[in-house]
Amino acid sequence: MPTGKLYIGNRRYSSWSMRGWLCVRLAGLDVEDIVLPMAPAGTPAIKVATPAGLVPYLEHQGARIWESLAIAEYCAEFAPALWPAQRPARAHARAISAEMHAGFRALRQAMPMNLGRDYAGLGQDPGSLADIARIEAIWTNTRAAFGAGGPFLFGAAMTAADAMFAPVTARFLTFQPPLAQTSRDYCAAMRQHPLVAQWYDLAAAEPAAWNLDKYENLA
Ligand SMILES: N[C@@H](CCC(=O)N[C@@H](CS)C(=O)NCC(=O)O)C(=O)O
Repeated sequence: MPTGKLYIGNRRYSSWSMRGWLCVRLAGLDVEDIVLPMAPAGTPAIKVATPAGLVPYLEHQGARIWESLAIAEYCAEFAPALWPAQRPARAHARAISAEMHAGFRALRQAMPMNLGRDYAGLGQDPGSLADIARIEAIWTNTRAAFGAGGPFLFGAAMTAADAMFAPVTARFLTFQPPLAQTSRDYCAAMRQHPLVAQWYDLAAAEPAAWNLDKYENLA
């Protein structure tokens, strides 16, 4: 019997939902997924069902949590290993997660998440390329300082910080911007993680009627 509900958008497009869903699943919370297909310009069903009019939104054992980063923190109360064990690493994980949560708008605009298309070469502009350079620096510096053993940012296990960057790796797999080999390896490792593979599979099973022109016809 599920102990709560996680409201999410289409898995094909909803990058913030992917972050929340990964944290909930990594923490092992037994919640029912409520998928609300996104509309072209704001989704009435999401507005009605959630406090801030945005997904992801988690209801669990009397708690109501919106904002993907707050969901990550809530999940870490059940599964502390969602953040690295050592304080400096944990602080770094929170800093890069907050930077992801607050920024990289140019990348998100130029390369919207679409798990079902090959947009190789599209979306490269000065803003998105600058965001990509910063993201690659974050990944390189994090793995050098804290990621011994890899393949994730803080070692062998996926953390909340990886969950925050998971949709970025999905964008990179779809849009194939120029990347260092280490970044490509990180994207490949992420794609192979069983939860990410499950998310992609569920996305592929969504009805074609949920597809939106604005994300399917970028060229
Ligand atoms: N800062 C929020 C962003 C959430 C967000 O923008 N979600 C999008 C979907 S990816 C949404 O709900 N859009 C409203 C809509 O489609 O009506 C978070 O971290 O959870």
